[in-house]
Amino acid sequence: MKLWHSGPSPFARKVRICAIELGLAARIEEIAVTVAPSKPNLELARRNPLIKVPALEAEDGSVLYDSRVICEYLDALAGGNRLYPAAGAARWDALRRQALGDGVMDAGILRRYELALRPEALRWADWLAGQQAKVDHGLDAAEREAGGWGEAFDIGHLTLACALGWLDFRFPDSGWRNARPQLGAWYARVSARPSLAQTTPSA
Ligand SMILES: N[C@@H](CCC(=O)N[C@@H](CS)C(=O)NCC(=O)O)C(=O)O
Repeated sequence: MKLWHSGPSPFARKVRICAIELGLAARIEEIAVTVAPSKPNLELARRNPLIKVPALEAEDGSVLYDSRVICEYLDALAGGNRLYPAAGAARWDALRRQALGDGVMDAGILRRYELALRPEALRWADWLAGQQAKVDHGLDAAEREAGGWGEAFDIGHLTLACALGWLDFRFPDSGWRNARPQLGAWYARVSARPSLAQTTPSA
């Protein structure tokens, strides 16, 4: 299999963590690419028409995107229901938690693009604040449940860990741990997992 990814991407990191957790990493060749919405990577567009990472060439040669589809594909390839609870409330909870982590990353990345790519004179403070509100409320929701997670590690926990790792990487002074002690303690614990330690975001 081939994985198109980029070092800073928290969505690509989801896939890399899944691959390690599921014992599939050795079967995946990683291809690093550069992505930015202001400079469409037309080579990547041949794999993912949305021109985003991650994209995965699966075992049958088809190309899958986005991270949600790829992570679930890898889980199935590894026998199924390893990172995705099989059914019932546990499954919906894990998928909702994945949506929470993905949403925090989406909002954070939109802020990052606004701050790093958009010319300063064109930046829109209200829009930046609106995205920040999604990050803040998302993390507050995670804080309310983090105390009950224990050692569980499903696709939802994995995704939230990617969101927090990415915030530390791109916004090291964000102070997200302030007033979120449960989430901070959980993240410190979960960061010791080899799959997370081996995939820290890089420029
Ligand atoms: N929903 C997608 C989001 C992927 C995404 O936003 N990737 C970013 C990098 S972190 C990207 O490729 N951005 C390039 C662009 O927006 O043009 C997923 O889960 O894979």
